[in-house]
Amino acid sequence: MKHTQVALLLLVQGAIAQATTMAATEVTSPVSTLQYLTTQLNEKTTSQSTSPKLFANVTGSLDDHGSCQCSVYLPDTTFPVQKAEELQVIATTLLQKFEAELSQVKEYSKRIELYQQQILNITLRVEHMEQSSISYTELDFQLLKVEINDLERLVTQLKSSVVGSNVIIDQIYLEITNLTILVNQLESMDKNNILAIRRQIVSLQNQLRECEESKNKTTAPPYFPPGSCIHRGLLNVSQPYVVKLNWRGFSYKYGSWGRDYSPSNPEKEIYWVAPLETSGRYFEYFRTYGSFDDLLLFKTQYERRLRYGEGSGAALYNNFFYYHVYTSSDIAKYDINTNNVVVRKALPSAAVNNRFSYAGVSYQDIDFAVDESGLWVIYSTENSMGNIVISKLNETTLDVLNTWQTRQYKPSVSNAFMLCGILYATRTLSTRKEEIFYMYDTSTGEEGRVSVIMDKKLDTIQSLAYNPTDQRLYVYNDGYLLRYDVTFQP
Ligand SMILES: *[C@@H]1O[C@H](CO)[C@@H](O)[C@H](O)[C@H]1NC(C)=O
Ligand SMILES: *[C@@H]1O[C@H](CO)[C@@H](O)[C@H](O)[C@H]1NC(C)=O
Ligand SMILES: *[C@@H]1O[C@H](CO)[C@@H](O)[C@H](O)[C@H]1NC(C)=O
Ligand SMILES: *[C@@H]1O[C@H](CO)[C@@H](O)[C@H](O)[C@H]1NC(C)=O
Ligand SMILES: *[C@@H]1O[C@H](CO)[C@@H](O)[C@H](O)[C@H]1NC(C)=O
Ligand SMILES: CC(=O)N[C@H]1CO[C@H](CO)[C@@H](O)[C@@H]1O
Repeated sequence: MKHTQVALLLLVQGAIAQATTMAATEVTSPVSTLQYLTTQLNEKTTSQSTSPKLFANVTGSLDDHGSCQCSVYLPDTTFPVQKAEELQVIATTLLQKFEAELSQVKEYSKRIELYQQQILNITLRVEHMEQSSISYTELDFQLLKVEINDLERLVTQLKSSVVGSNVIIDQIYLEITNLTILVNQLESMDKNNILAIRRQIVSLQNQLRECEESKNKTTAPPYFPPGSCIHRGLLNVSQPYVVKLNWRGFSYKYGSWGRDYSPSNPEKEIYWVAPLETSGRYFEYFRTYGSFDDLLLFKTQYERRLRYGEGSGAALYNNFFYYHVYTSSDIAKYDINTNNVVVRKALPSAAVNNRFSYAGVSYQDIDFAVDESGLWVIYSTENSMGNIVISKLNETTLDVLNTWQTRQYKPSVSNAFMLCGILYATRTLSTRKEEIFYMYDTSTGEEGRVSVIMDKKLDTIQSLAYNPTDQRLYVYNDGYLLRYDVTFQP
């Protein structure tokens, strides 16, 4: 019984080994091998069950130790069906494995055909490029190179996945290598260096695009239409644009200038320049210009005469000139078309006589300001102990409509202006830098800190005004007329 089992196992193992080696080595014909194996097994079972030999006599012998020994040949009918079945299962599995292998090989050959077609295509294109030496471009080469690289990669994969050597794949690999060399040769034969130039152009184009992108990022402040207050306040100011020296000359260091704001006709241009007498306290004459060009060319539209205005806090609003009347606490409204003072009225409680002027600027006790909502006046009172007081004026009557008390000491700021109902104040950082550092919102009564640096050309900002039409700041900088663009927080 033991012997039979051993023999049977050996037979099965042999069959497996044979099948495996056959499958591994002769991929082209393992079907026949397996079929042969299976029929053999079947034949064996059937032929031996047809001629049953049930009993057989055996001879035994006694060995030296007195044990009885005999050899027994079991008849073939006892061949275990179970084992045969196992063998058949193994054979079927092998067959399936082989079929899978075969379909993979079929897949490979399909792909190989495709690669061959592609290589043919590329070869044709390379030939065409060789013939018409002008028609090819850098792009052609790069496309070709990419395609060839793809092919090379695929073929390498194929080579490693197919067991043993394969003539077709080797051939493809060789062709690809040949193609690579050919394309490189073609490219290096480019006599006019056109490709090198093209590369430079591409690099330049990239740089340009990057430049443009970074430019778009930094220099595209959000746009807000003139006169609108839908933004969240001042964001930054530009570098100063030096318009020119004031019309009276270099020695007229003190004064003010700006642009008229007429809400009903915002595009209308009137610029005005009012230098103080060299004493720095009062002015008698100021000029208006009908356009910016006129201002640049000193083409005076009108020269006006007042008796007299004090300090550099005047403003032109809706064709009326508003100013602090010399040696008084009065404010006046002057019609620039009729050259008449139409209203003159005391500003209640205003501290005057250089009591609380701005830092570094004399006699600017009363500073007019114009913003999107109208006419304001920035000053101090004894009650406010020198802190800035803001009043909204009725421009027709010069009556105070409303007043706000800030907690910012006026003589410690260098100047101030109004923008969308918010007061902004500056302080001096150096002879070339000013900082907008303080704000007071009249709509909420809240004050706060900001930090916007304003470059300047000379030491002192004698006047500072905002114009809602062009959204610019106008600065009289020791005789020079400066202008800044304002950007807003979206
Ligand atoms: C070969 O090129 C032709 C035309 O250029 C194209 O229609 C065809 O699809 C290409 N064949 C392969 C395999 O890329
Ligand atoms: C590769 O190029 C060599 C020499 O240029 C040539 O002899 C060979 O036939 C080419 N092989 C194939 C597959 O195109
Ligand atoms: C830059 O902005 C301009 C117009 O504002 C636009 O036409 C252009 O496409 C932008 N460029 C990039 C790279 O975003
Ligand atoms: C403000 O504007 C100035 C001048 O154009 C610029 O140098 C600065 O970087 C800007 N600051 C901010 C925070 O955008
Ligand atoms: C300004 O005063 C004039 C004249 O008294 C009046 O008609 C007008 O309504 C006032 N404006 C405001 C905003 O109070
Ligand atoms: C079945 C068979 O052949 N049995 C024989 C075995 O051998 C003995 C003695 O030689 C015979 O008597 C049996 O008939």
